[in-house]
Amino acid sequence: MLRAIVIFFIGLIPITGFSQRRTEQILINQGGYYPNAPKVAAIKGFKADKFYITTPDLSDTLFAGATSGPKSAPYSPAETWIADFSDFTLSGNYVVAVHGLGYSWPFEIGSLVHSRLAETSLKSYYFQRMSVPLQFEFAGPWSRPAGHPDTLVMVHASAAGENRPEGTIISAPKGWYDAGDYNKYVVNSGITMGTMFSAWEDFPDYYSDLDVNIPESGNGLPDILNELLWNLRWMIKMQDPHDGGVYHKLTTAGFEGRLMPAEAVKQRYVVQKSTAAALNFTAVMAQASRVFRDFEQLVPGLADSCLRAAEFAWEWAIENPDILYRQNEMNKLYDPGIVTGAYGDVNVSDEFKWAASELFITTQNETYFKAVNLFPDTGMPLPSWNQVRLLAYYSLLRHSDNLPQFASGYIEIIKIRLTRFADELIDSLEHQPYHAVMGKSRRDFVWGSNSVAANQGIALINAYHITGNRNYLDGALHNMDYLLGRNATGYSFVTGYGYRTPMHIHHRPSDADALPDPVPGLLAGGPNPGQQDGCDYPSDIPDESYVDDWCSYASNEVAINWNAPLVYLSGAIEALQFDAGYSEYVVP
Ligand code: G3I
Ligand code: 9MR
Repeated sequence: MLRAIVIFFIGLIPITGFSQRRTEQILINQGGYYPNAPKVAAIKGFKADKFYITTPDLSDTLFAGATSGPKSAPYSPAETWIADFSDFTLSGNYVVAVHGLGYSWPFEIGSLVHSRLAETSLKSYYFQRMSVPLQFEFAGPWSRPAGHPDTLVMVHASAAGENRPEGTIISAPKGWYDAGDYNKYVVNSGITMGTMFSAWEDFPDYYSDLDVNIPESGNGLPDILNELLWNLRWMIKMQDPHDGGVYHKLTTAGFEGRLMPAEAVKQRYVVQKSTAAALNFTAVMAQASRVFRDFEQLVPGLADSCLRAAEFAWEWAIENPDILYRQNEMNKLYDPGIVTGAYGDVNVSDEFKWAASELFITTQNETYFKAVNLFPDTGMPLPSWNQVRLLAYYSLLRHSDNLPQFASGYIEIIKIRLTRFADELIDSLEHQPYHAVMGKSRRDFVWGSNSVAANQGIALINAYHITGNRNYLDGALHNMDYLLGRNATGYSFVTGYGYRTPMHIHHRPSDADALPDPVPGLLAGGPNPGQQDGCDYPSDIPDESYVDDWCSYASNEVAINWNAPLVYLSGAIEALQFDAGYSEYVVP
């Protein structure tokens, strides 16, 4: 009926007039749209007054609308016209068509459209597991033999101490590969674990039911926690049991070649302890302790050991508050030189805040809280591997009902600042060329810029939580649209998800295996005008500085700290779609 009416109203549109070709210039969310959510496409470099929503074969036109534009970003000459079809709410499969230009990739309108993204982004961590074979049952064509047992890891000269002299062999198996390389870095594991534990803490009902077909599925623990446990078991081993200090990373001296995990067998080292590692470790262990406390029967003793480990590392950090990881300086003193990822954070004041907050929430012991200045300024710096202040704020907000009374003043400040920050994020969204929060500033385009888009989404979801204002959630959803195709490159940046997706990501297993398709569910780093890899890019424009080539580790690598906010964002939006009215809840 509705369909008949719509067709009637738009009348005699000459449907045969559509150019019979698909165009890359009509940019959509390749993963689809919820029925009652905002729905927008961007038409790039073509002045279109009108657009149409048609069936994929162009035979039926169901909606017609006027575009708005041109729109552009200050850092790019590109112009777009925005096609808003939010009023079209009929579930089904469609394309956006424009006379004289062509039509878009097909897309779906429906409830649960992002459920597969929530699953595949989480499942990607299984593919990053080390020290274990990936079995066909769980990994399908990407099954492979075990790599990196990490049971014979050497203490590097930089990490030597009385109890563990240089060359001591320790065992620190399991964990995830950090990225396209084969090393494990405590700092980057910190924000990754914190973000994913927060997804669990914020949306326990959703994640309780999310089964992603991993070996532990069905064991009683939700799969997100099963997966986190895999990396947690490694992290615990990165603490020196003699003094509580935490090694900065577990690594080969240089990057491995383009080999499969099992073939990459160079000597592995744990290197220098650092304050940043100790504090990331503290925060993760403190959060893990309270999360696994609820599953004591399934993981007996784990919550207690995590808490002990957290407190021990915290004490070490208090006594060693400024041991930075400076790889170049270190290499002047010790052999072999270490040239893998540094994650060399030079300011650990935010890590202190995060670690103290997680310990405070878990133990309710206010000494932790009072050891740090939670509000050194009014800033709300977006999370990244070297900036975790907001992780502290998010956790405090989440647990505000269970904190001692004196904390309520702090919570109020966080609420005010987070709301203000969210207002800034969504401000003038409608003027943006891709109708996204991401890209309002050229500063968004850093190495791993796609994680900026996802982390902006998390900030907005937190603001939605405290205010119930759907504009914030809409902003988060628009950034999801950005990541899945409505951006200046036209890529859906998640491997195996969408139509135009990265095929040559900088990910050693995807490169070295014999399969054409990369491991699925991985988020490419994204546009990065720094172009530090020196590869051949199609453009120097910030939001177009992306190339789907193995060469490009500065725009086309994957990393656990970039995928984690995608896990959060996709899971959160799926979990909230009914509450927000994006989809109608149907009693099963
Ligand atoms: O801190 C400066 C800032 O002051 C300046 O304004 C800005 C301008 O671009 O640069 C900032 O430094 C950047 C730094 O990240 C901190 O964000 C560097 O330019 C940039 O080159 C650096 O990139 C890091 C890259 O390693 C190289 O060190 C990425 O953030 C980081 O995600 C990436 O991580 C690698 C690991 O080392 C190894 N494993 C793979 C992983 C992903 O590529
Ligand atoms: O593969 C490495 C990637 O994980 C890192 O992010 C990147 C920057 O540190 O370095 C990559 O390794 C490259 C090395 O730095 C230079 N030689 C080529 C390597 C990749 O082919």
